[in-house]
Amino acid sequence: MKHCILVRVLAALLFASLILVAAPGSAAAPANTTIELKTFMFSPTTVTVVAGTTVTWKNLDPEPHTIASVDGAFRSGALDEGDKFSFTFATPGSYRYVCSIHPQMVGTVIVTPPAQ
Ligand SMILES: [Cu+2]
Repeated sequence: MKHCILVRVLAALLFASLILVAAPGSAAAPANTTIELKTFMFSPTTVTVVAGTTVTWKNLDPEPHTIASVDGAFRSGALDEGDKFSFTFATPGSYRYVCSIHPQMVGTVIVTPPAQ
């Protein structure tokens, strides 16, 4: 039964994304971005995205890491090797984050207003 719900959610998301892609004047639609965690660093360390972008972090280290916003806007659980965490940035601003296990690991997501 869980699979049925998952398939329905995925179908709904796919349908919604098709509508967004088909909408006229959507040239400024955000491109989603991936940040890799490797050798105890976020790569790239700083990314600049347009509001509405979903940022996905992927841990490539054989060590657990977390993604923890300094101001509490988002926080992942421990990500093992190969695990991912995603957050959609709806509000423009500058979001600093750390790995709460290794606080020397720091990164920034800069979110700009959507283009008109
Ligand atoms: Cu870490």
